[in-house]
Amino acid sequence: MRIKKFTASNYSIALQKVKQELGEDALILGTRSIKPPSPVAGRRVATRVEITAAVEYASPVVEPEVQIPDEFENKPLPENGDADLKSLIFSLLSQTDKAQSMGLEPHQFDTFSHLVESGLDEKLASKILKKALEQNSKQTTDPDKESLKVMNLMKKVLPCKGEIDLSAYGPKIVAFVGPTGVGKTTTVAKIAAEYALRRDKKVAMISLDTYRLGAVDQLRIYGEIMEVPVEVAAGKEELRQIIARHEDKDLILIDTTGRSHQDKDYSRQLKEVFDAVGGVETHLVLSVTAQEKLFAATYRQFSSMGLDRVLFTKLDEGLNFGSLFNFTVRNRLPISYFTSGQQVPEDLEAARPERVISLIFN
Ligand SMILES: Nc1nc2c(ncn2[C@@H]2O[C@H](COP(=O)(O)OP(=O)(O)OP(=O)(O)O)[C@@H](O)[C@H]2O)c(=O)[nH]1
Ligand SMILES: [Mg+2]
Repeated sequence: MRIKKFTASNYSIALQKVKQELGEDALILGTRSIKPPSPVAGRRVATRVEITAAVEYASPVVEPEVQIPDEFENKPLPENGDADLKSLIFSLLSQTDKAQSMGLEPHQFDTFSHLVESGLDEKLASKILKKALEQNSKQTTDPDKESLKVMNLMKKVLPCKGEIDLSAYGPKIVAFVGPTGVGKTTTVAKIAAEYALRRDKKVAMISLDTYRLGAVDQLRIYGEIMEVPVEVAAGKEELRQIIARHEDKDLILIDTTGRSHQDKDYSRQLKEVFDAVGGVETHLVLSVTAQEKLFAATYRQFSSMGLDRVLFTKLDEGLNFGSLFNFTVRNRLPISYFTSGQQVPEDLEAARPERVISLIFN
Protein backbone atom coordinates (compact mmCIF):
# COMPACT_ATOMS: atom_id res chain seq x y z
CA MET A 1 0.00 0.00 0.00
CA ARG A 2 1.19 3.47 -0.82
CA ILE A 3 0.30 6.24 1.63
CA LYS A 4 0.83 9.89 0.91
CA LYS A 5 -0.15 13.28 2.33
CA PHE A 6 -1.44 16.04 0.08
CA THR A 7 -1.61 19.66 1.14
CA ALA A 8 -3.45 22.49 -0.57
CA SER A 9 -5.27 25.70 0.23
CA ASN A 10 -8.63 23.88 0.34
CA TYR A 11 -10.03 20.34 0.30
CA SER A 12 -11.32 20.63 -3.22
CA ILE A 13 -7.80 21.15 -4.59
CA ALA A 14 -6.27 18.60 -2.22
CA LEU A 15 -8.79 16.03 -3.49
CA GLN A 16 -7.87 16.78 -7.09
CA LYS A 17 -4.23 16.22 -6.19
CA VAL A 18 -5.10 12.87 -4.58
CA LYS A 19 -6.95 11.77 -7.69
CA GLN A 20 -4.26 12.96 -10.05
CA GLU A 21 -1.53 11.11 -8.26
CA LEU A 22 -3.19 8.05 -6.73
CA GLY A 23 -6.13 7.61 -9.09
CA GLU A 24 -9.85 7.06 -8.55
CA ASP A 25 -9.36 4.10 -6.18
CA ALA A 26 -7.55 6.14 -3.55
CA LEU A 27 -8.78 5.70 0.00
CA ILE A 28 -9.01 8.74 2.26
CA LEU A 29 -7.39 7.89 5.58
CA GLY A 30 -7.69 11.28 7.21
CA THR A 31 -8.03 15.01 6.81
CA ARG A 32 -6.91 17.96 8.89
CA SER A 33 -6.41 21.67 8.55
CA ILE A 34 -2.94 22.99 9.23
CA LYS A 35 -2.72 26.11 11.34
CA PRO A 36 -0.43 28.70 9.75
CA PRO A 37 2.74 29.68 11.67
CA SER A 38 2.52 32.98 13.64
CA PRO A 39 2.26 35.95 11.31
CA VAL A 40 5.59 37.34 10.19
CA ALA A 41 5.81 41.13 10.27
CA GLY A 42 2.04 41.50 10.24
CA ARG A 43 1.58 39.29 7.15
CA ARG A 44 -1.38 36.93 7.39
CA VAL A 45 -0.73 33.38 6.25
CA ALA A 46 -3.72 31.34 5.05
CA THR A 47 -4.70 28.04 6.68
CA ARG A 48 -3.88 24.98 4.59
CA VAL A 49 -5.51 21.59 4.59
CA GLU A 50 -4.08 18.12 4.39
CA ILE A 51 -5.56 14.85 3.13
CA THR A 52 -3.86 11.56 3.89
CA ALA A 53 -4.70 9.07 1.16
CA ALA A 54 -3.65 5.57 0.17
CA VAL A 55 -3.80 3.13 -2.74
CA GLU A 56 -3.15 -0.59 -2.86
CA TYR A 57 -0.64 -0.09 -5.68
CA ALA A 58 0.69 3.15 -7.09
CA SER A 59 -1.53 4.05 -9.99
CA PRO A 60 0.17 5.07 -13.19
CA VAL A 61 -2.56 7.55 -14.09
CA VAL A 62 -0.31 10.58 -14.20
CA GLU A 63 3.37 11.20 -13.63
CA PRO A 64 3.70 11.71 -9.85
CA GLU A 65 5.75 14.85 -10.35
CA VAL A 66 2.84 16.61 -12.03
CA GLN A 67 1.21 18.77 -9.37
CA ILE A 68 -1.95 20.81 -9.67
CA PRO A 69 -1.08 24.37 -8.83
CA ASP A 70 -3.21 26.17 -6.27
CA GLU A 71 -4.31 28.73 -8.88
CA PHE A 72 -6.94 26.22 -9.96
CA GLU A 73 -8.74 27.00 -6.74
CA ASN A 74 -11.97 28.04 -8.42
CA LYS A 75 -12.35 24.84 -10.36
CA PRO A 76 -15.40 22.82 -9.26
CA LEU A 77 -15.00 19.26 -7.99
CA PRO A 78 -14.64 16.85 -10.93
CA GLU A 79 -18.03 15.75 -12.22
CA ASN A 80 -17.02 12.18 -13.05
CA GLY A 81 -15.07 9.92 -10.72
CA ASP A 82 -15.88 8.08 -7.55
CA ALA A 83 -19.18 9.45 -6.22
CA ASP A 84 -18.60 8.12 -2.68
CA LEU A 85 -15.19 9.68 -2.43
CA LYS A 86 -16.53 12.93 -3.78
CA SER A 87 -19.41 13.08 -1.33
CA LEU A 88 -17.13 12.12 1.59
CA ILE A 89 -14.72 14.90 0.81
CA PHE A 90 -17.53 17.31 0.07
CA SER A 91 -18.98 16.70 3.52
CA LEU A 92 -15.63 17.66 5.04
CA LEU A 93 -15.35 20.96 3.22
CA SER A 94 -16.04 24.27 4.93
CA GLN A 95 -19.13 26.15 3.71
CA THR A 96 -16.87 28.53 1.79
CA ASP A 97 -15.05 25.70 0.08
CA LYS A 98 -18.37 24.08 -0.78
CA ALA A 99 -19.71 27.31 -2.23
CA GLN A 100 -16.50 27.69 -4.23
CA SER A 101 -16.53 24.14 -5.54
CA MET A 102 -20.17 24.59 -6.58
CA GLY A 103 -19.16 27.50 -8.79
CA LEU A 104 -20.49 30.36 -6.67
CA GLU A 105 -18.85 33.79 -6.54
CA PRO A 106 -16.97 35.08 -3.47
CA HIS A 107 -19.61 37.76 -2.71
CA GLN A 108 -22.17 34.91 -2.39
CA PHE A 109 -20.23 32.79 0.11
CA ASP A 110 -21.76 34.38 3.22
CA THR A 111 -25.30 34.03 1.91
CA PHE A 112 -24.62 30.41 0.97
CA SER A 113 -23.26 29.65 4.46
CA HIS A 114 -26.22 31.35 6.08
CA LEU A 115 -28.76 29.44 4.01
CA VAL A 116 -27.09 26.10 4.68
CA GLU A 117 -26.78 26.83 8.40
CA SER A 118 -30.52 27.60 8.39
CA GLY A 119 -31.13 24.09 7.10
CA LEU A 120 -31.50 24.78 3.39
CA ASP A 121 -30.38 21.92 1.21
CA GLU A 122 -26.91 22.71 -0.19
CA LYS A 123 -27.89 21.93 -3.76
CA LEU A 124 -31.05 23.98 -3.52
CA ALA A 125 -29.14 26.91 -1.99
CA SER A 126 -26.54 26.72 -4.75
CA LYS A 127 -29.23 26.57 -7.46
CA ILE A 128 -30.89 29.70 -6.10
CA LEU A 129 -27.58 31.55 -5.86
CA LYS A 130 -26.64 30.56 -9.39
CA LYS A 131 -30.00 31.83 -10.58
CA ALA A 132 -29.18 35.09 -8.82
CA LEU A 133 -25.89 35.24 -10.74
CA GLU A 134 -27.71 34.72 -14.04
CA GLN A 135 -30.01 37.60 -13.19
CA ASN A 136 -27.11 39.80 -12.21
CA SER A 137 -27.56 42.31 -15.00
CA LYS A 138 -25.77 45.07 -13.08
CA GLN A 139 -22.99 42.68 -12.02
CA THR A 140 -23.33 43.57 -8.36
CA THR A 141 -20.81 42.08 -5.97
CA ASP A 142 -22.37 43.70 -2.91
CA PRO A 143 -23.28 40.87 -0.47
CA ASP A 144 -26.29 42.83 0.92
CA LYS A 145 -27.77 43.42 -2.52
CA GLU A 146 -27.07 39.78 -3.27
CA SER A 147 -29.04 38.69 -0.17
CA LEU A 148 -31.99 40.82 -1.24
CA LYS A 149 -31.95 39.29 -4.69
CA VAL A 150 -31.80 35.81 -3.19
CA MET A 151 -34.71 36.59 -0.85
CA ASN A 152 -36.81 37.68 -3.81
CA LEU A 153 -35.96 34.53 -5.73
CA MET A 154 -36.80 32.38 -2.71
CA LYS A 155 -40.15 34.13 -2.35
CA LYS A 156 -40.93 33.37 -5.98
CA VAL A 157 -40.20 29.66 -5.78
CA LEU A 158 -42.04 29.05 -2.50
CA PRO A 159 -45.66 28.03 -3.12
CA CYS A 160 -48.11 29.45 -0.56
CA LYS A 161 -51.88 29.34 -0.73
CA GLY A 162 -52.85 30.75 2.61
CA GLU A 163 -56.49 30.78 3.73
CA ILE A 164 -59.13 28.27 2.80
CA ASP A 165 -61.21 29.38 -0.18
CA LEU A 166 -64.86 28.80 0.52
CA SER A 167 -67.04 27.32 -2.16
CA ALA A 168 -70.02 29.14 -3.63
CA TYR A 169 -71.83 25.84 -4.01
CA GLY A 170 -72.25 24.00 -0.73
CA PRO A 171 -69.80 23.51 2.09
CA LYS A 172 -66.07 23.44 1.58
CA ILE A 173 -64.72 20.27 3.20
CA VAL A 174 -61.15 20.29 4.53
CA ALA A 175 -59.39 17.39 6.27
CA PHE A 176 -56.19 17.53 8.30
CA VAL A 177 -53.87 14.53 8.33
CA GLY A 178 -50.41 13.90 9.71
CA PRO A 179 -48.24 12.33 12.43
CA THR A 180 -49.27 12.14 16.09
CA GLY A 181 -49.12 15.20 18.28
CA VAL A 182 -48.25 17.73 15.58
CA GLY A 183 -51.25 19.92 16.46
CA LYS A 184 -54.00 18.77 14.08
CA THR A 185 -56.88 19.05 16.57
CA THR A 186 -55.70 22.40 17.92
CA THR A 187 -55.33 23.72 14.36
CA VAL A 188 -58.84 22.55 13.42
CA ALA A 189 -60.16 24.50 16.41
CA LYS A 190 -58.13 27.59 15.43
CA ILE A 191 -59.41 27.55 11.85
CA ALA A 192 -62.97 26.94 13.04
CA ALA A 193 -62.69 29.96 15.33
CA GLU A 194 -61.24 32.11 12.55
CA TYR A 195 -64.13 31.37 10.19
CA ALA A 196 -66.99 31.08 12.71
CA LEU A 197 -66.13 33.93 15.08
CA ARG A 198 -64.09 36.35 13.02
CA ARG A 199 -65.72 35.89 9.61
CA ASP A 200 -69.17 34.94 10.80
CA LYS A 201 -69.32 31.81 8.62
CA LYS A 202 -71.25 28.63 9.36
CA VAL A 203 -68.78 25.99 10.45
CA ALA A 204 -68.94 22.35 11.61
CA MET A 205 -66.13 20.17 12.93
CA ILE A 206 -66.05 16.40 12.49
CA SER A 207 -63.70 14.08 14.30
CA LEU A 208 -62.64 10.82 12.68
CA ASP A 209 -60.52 10.17 15.74
CA THR A 210 -62.38 7.40 17.54
CA TYR A 211 -59.02 5.71 18.10
CA ARG A 212 -57.57 7.77 20.93
CA LEU A 213 -59.26 8.14 24.29
CA GLY A 214 -60.33 11.74 24.92
CA ALA A 215 -59.64 12.88 21.36
CA VAL A 216 -63.27 13.79 20.66
CA ASP A 217 -63.69 15.53 24.04
CA GLN A 218 -60.76 17.79 23.11
CA LEU A 219 -62.64 19.01 20.03
CA ARG A 220 -66.00 19.12 21.82
CA ILE A 221 -64.69 21.53 24.41
CA TYR A 222 -63.54 23.91 21.67
CA GLY A 223 -66.88 23.44 19.89
CA GLU A 224 -68.87 24.35 23.00
CA ILE A 225 -66.85 27.50 23.61
CA MET A 226 -67.27 28.64 20.00
CA GLU A 227 -70.80 27.32 19.60
CA VAL A 228 -69.69 25.29 16.60
CA PRO A 229 -71.21 21.80 16.20
CA VAL A 230 -68.86 18.86 16.68
CA GLU A 231 -69.67 15.44 15.24
CA VAL A 232 -67.93 12.08 15.36
CA ALA A 233 -67.76 9.67 12.43
CA ALA A 234 -66.57 6.10 12.77
CA GLY A 235 -66.51 5.29 9.07
CA LYS A 236 -67.25 6.47 5.55
CA GLU A 237 -71.01 5.88 5.68
CA GLU A 238 -71.36 7.80 8.91
CA LEU A 239 -69.20 10.61 7.55
CA ARG A 240 -71.36 10.88 4.44
CA GLN A 241 -74.52 11.15 6.55
CA ILE A 242 -73.03 13.78 8.83
CA ILE A 243 -71.87 15.89 5.88
CA ALA A 244 -75.32 15.63 4.34
CA ARG A 245 -76.78 16.96 7.62
CA HIS A 246 -74.47 19.97 7.44
CA GLU A 247 -75.19 20.97 3.86
CA ASP A 248 -76.02 24.47 5.04
CA LYS A 249 -72.49 25.06 6.34
CA ASP A 250 -69.82 27.18 4.63
CA LEU A 251 -66.96 25.13 6.01
CA ILE A 252 -66.66 21.58 7.37
CA LEU A 253 -63.36 20.73 9.06
CA ILE A 254 -62.35 17.09 9.54
CA ASP A 255 -59.88 16.12 12.26
CA THR A 256 -58.17 12.74 11.92
CA THR A 257 -56.21 10.38 14.14
CA GLY A 258 -52.45 10.92 14.14
CA ARG A 259 -50.53 7.85 13.04
CA SER A 260 -46.86 6.99 12.84
CA HIS A 261 -45.22 7.12 9.41
CA GLN A 262 -44.68 3.37 9.76
CA ASP A 263 -48.41 2.74 9.43
CA LYS A 264 -48.34 2.27 5.67
CA ASP A 265 -51.99 1.30 5.30
CA TYR A 266 -53.44 4.31 7.09
CA SER A 267 -53.48 6.75 4.18
CA ARG A 268 -55.21 4.13 2.00
CA GLN A 269 -57.96 3.80 4.64
CA LEU A 270 -58.35 7.58 4.86
CA LYS A 271 -58.46 7.88 1.08
CA GLU A 272 -61.26 5.36 0.94
CA VAL A 273 -63.27 7.39 3.46
CA PHE A 274 -62.63 10.74 1.71
CA ASP A 275 -63.30 9.33 -1.75
CA ALA A 276 -66.70 8.15 -0.55
CA VAL A 277 -67.53 11.72 0.44
CA GLY A 278 -65.88 13.46 -2.54
CA GLY A 279 -64.40 16.95 -2.84
CA VAL A 280 -62.29 16.82 0.32
CA GLU A 281 -59.29 19.18 0.35
CA THR A 282 -56.48 17.54 2.32
CA HIS A 283 -53.89 19.44 4.35
CA LEU A 284 -50.82 17.58 5.59
CA VAL A 285 -49.91 18.88 9.05
CA LEU A 286 -46.22 18.89 9.98
CA SER A 287 -44.48 20.31 13.02
CA VAL A 288 -41.31 22.31 12.34
CA THR A 289 -39.81 20.75 15.45
CA ALA A 290 -39.61 17.38 13.67
CA GLN A 291 -36.56 16.13 11.81
CA GLU A 292 -36.49 16.67 8.08
CA LYS A 293 -36.32 12.90 7.55
CA LEU A 294 -39.71 12.59 9.21
CA PHE A 295 -41.15 15.15 6.79
CA ALA A 296 -40.03 12.95 3.90
CA ALA A 297 -41.30 9.74 5.51
CA THR A 298 -44.66 11.34 6.29
CA TYR A 299 -44.93 12.67 2.74
CA ARG A 300 -44.28 9.16 1.40
CA GLN A 301 -46.94 7.83 3.78
CA PHE A 302 -49.67 10.26 2.74
CA SER A 303 -48.85 11.40 -0.80
CA SER A 304 -50.73 8.50 -2.42
CA MET A 305 -54.02 9.81 -1.02
CA GLY A 306 -53.56 13.09 -2.89
CA LEU A 307 -52.43 16.00 -0.75
CA ASP A 308 -53.52 19.55 -1.56
CA ARG A 309 -51.65 21.64 1.02
CA VAL A 310 -49.09 21.44 3.78
CA LEU A 311 -49.57 23.24 7.08
CA PHE A 312 -46.66 23.85 9.46
CA THR A 313 -47.23 24.02 13.21
CA LYS A 314 -45.12 25.01 16.23
CA LEU A 315 -43.16 27.78 14.53
CA ASP A 316 -42.72 29.17 18.04
CA GLU A 317 -40.69 26.09 18.98
CA GLY A 318 -38.71 25.77 15.74
CA LEU A 319 -35.00 26.52 15.56
CA ASN A 320 -34.33 25.89 11.94
CA PHE A 321 -36.68 26.72 9.09
CA GLY A 322 -34.69 25.64 6.03
CA SER A 323 -36.29 22.18 6.16
CA LEU A 324 -39.70 23.79 5.75
CA PHE A 325 -38.45 25.54 2.60
CA ASN A 326 -36.80 22.36 1.23
CA PHE A 327 -39.94 20.29 1.76
CA THR A 328 -42.30 22.77 0.17
CA VAL A 329 -40.16 23.52 -2.87
CA ARG A 330 -39.18 19.87 -3.46
CA ASN A 331 -42.73 18.54 -3.28
CA ARG A 332 -44.38 21.64 -4.77
CA LEU A 333 -47.07 21.44 -2.11
CA PRO A 334 -48.44 24.90 -1.28
CA ILE A 335 -48.42 25.96 2.37
CA SER A 336 -51.83 26.90 3.77
CA TYR A 337 -51.22 28.06 7.35
CA PHE A 338 -48.63 28.41 10.05
CA THR A 339 -49.36 28.04 13.73
CA SER A 340 -47.08 29.49 16.35
CA GLY A 341 -48.45 28.74 19.78
CA GLN A 342 -51.08 26.92 21.81
CA GLN A 343 -53.62 29.71 22.00
CA VAL A 344 -56.89 29.20 20.14
CA PRO A 345 -57.64 31.09 17.95
CA GLU A 346 -54.79 33.62 18.10
CA ASP A 347 -51.79 31.57 17.06
CA LEU A 348 -52.78 30.95 13.45
CA GLU A 349 -51.68 32.81 10.33
CA ALA A 350 -52.26 32.33 6.63
CA ALA A 351 -48.95 31.36 5.02
CA ARG A 352 -47.01 34.01 3.10
CA PRO A 353 -43.58 33.52 1.49
CA GLU A 354 -42.31 36.70 3.22
CA ARG A 355 -42.82 35.02 6.58
CA VAL A 356 -40.67 32.06 5.58
CA ILE A 357 -37.94 34.34 4.23
CA SER A 358 -37.87 36.33 7.45
CA LEU A 359 -37.68 33.11 9.50
CA ILE A 360 -34.71 31.95 7.45
CA PHE A 361 -32.88 35.28 7.28
CA ASN A 362 -33.40 36.31 10.90
N1 LIG B 1 -45.91 25.39 20.92
C1 LIG B 1 -46.95 25.01 20.17
N2 LIG B 1 -47.71 23.98 20.59
C2 LIG B 1 -48.75 23.62 19.82
C3 LIG B 1 -49.06 24.25 18.60
N3 LIG B 1 -50.13 23.63 18.05
C4 LIG B 1 -50.48 22.66 18.91
N4 LIG B 1 -49.66 22.64 19.99
C5 LIG B 1 -49.67 21.75 21.13
O1 LIG B 1 -49.28 20.45 20.71
C6 LIG B 1 -49.91 19.46 21.50
C7 LIG B 1 -50.60 18.45 20.60
O2 LIG B 1 -51.67 19.13 19.94
P1 LIG B 1 -52.89 18.35 19.31
O3 LIG B 1 -53.71 19.36 18.61
O4 LIG B 1 -53.56 17.49 20.30
O5 LIG B 1 -52.12 17.44 18.26
P2 LIG B 1 -52.72 16.31 17.31
O6 LIG B 1 -51.95 16.35 16.06
O7 LIG B 1 -54.20 16.48 17.20
O8 LIG B 1 -52.36 15.01 18.15
P3 LIG B 1 -52.98 13.53 17.92
O9 LIG B 1 -54.44 13.68 17.74
O10 LIG B 1 -52.60 12.82 19.20
O11 LIG B 1 -52.29 12.97 16.75
C8 LIG B 1 -50.88 20.21 22.42
O12 LIG B 1 -50.25 20.37 23.66
C9 LIG B 1 -51.05 21.56 21.72
O13 LIG B 1 -51.37 22.60 22.63
C10 LIG B 1 -48.21 25.35 18.17
O14 LIG B 1 -48.36 25.96 17.11
N5 LIG B 1 -47.18 25.67 19.00
MG1 LIG C 1 -55.77 15.18 17.61
